[in-house]
Amino acid sequence: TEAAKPPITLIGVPMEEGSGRRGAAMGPAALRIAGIDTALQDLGYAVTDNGDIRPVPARDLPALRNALNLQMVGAFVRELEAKTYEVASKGGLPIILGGDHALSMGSVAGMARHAAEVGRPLFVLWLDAHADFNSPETSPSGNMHGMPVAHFCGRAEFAPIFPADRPFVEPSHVYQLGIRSVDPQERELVRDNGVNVFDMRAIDESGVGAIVNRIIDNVRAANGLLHVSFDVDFLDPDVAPGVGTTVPGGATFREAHLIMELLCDSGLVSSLDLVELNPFLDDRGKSARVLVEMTASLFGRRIFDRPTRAA
Ligand code: 4U7
Ligand code: MN
Ligand code: MN
Ligand code: MN
Repeated sequence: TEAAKPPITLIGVPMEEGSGRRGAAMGPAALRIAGIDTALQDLGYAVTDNGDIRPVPARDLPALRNALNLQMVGAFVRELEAKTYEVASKGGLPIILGGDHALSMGSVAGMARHAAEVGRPLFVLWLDAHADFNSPETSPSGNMHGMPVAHFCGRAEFAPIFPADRPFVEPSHVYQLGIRSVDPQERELVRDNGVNVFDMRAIDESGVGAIVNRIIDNVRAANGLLHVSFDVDFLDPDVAPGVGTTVPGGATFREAHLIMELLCDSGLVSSLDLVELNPFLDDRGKSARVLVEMTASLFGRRIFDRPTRAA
């Protein structure tokens, strides 16, 4: 039996101020040019493109040396939180076209607000070379795209981007996959907070299929919503060179593709970030096209049907 297809809303977030370089602001345009809307429409989804968020800097936030461009990042994050929450609470499925990874402070917070309202726990699948668990105190760079997980788990002290009553995500509900570059203090924080980390060694030893099926079982057992955050640098640089923070030894096309297919079969995915695409560094649109293929697989493109896996 095929699950009902929720209407999808694309939200463009042309933000690059959370990363240390220019180019990620071109990400939403590249994903649109690579055909993300028609790929989803061809699968039978009703797709609305919300266009790009274009906020003005939030002047109530301070300018800090160890959380660079907080006024601009905070403005994007606030608007994205509101938009993500609005789409999800109306029964839609938001796909966020980034933009650097600091935007997940907004998309995940918006989904956490929605999940709390419907009384379901929010889980996050974090596909990334990096743990993104720095805080302004621990960050070696001051770049906010290295801080979103700590922020939405309520573990990073920032000038208040959100009102104090917003729900946080339980760190034990965060599953990180593909991790292979973690800063020394960040490593302690991830461990002490109980984030579930599957590094590249875990993938090599067990295979992504076994790991992802276990994650899916946990989310299903808790009747959770699952937000997927896909950082381009999760993939090996040979597969997807269009990113500012390449780390060798990343996921193959086939590993990432299998993850998307298993997640699709689970029917649990509530929302998706596509982040850190830097078209200025890409090889003739290659990385943008890979992201669109991954998205199509996540939402039902398949080679042949499979018998459904026993729950
Ligand atoms: B990305 C870094 F120091 N850890 O905090 C930092 F290595 O969204 C990199 O995952 C963060 O691409 C990478 O600046 C952020 C650095
Ligand atoms: Mn990241
Ligand atoms: Mn990364
Ligand atoms: Mn990056």
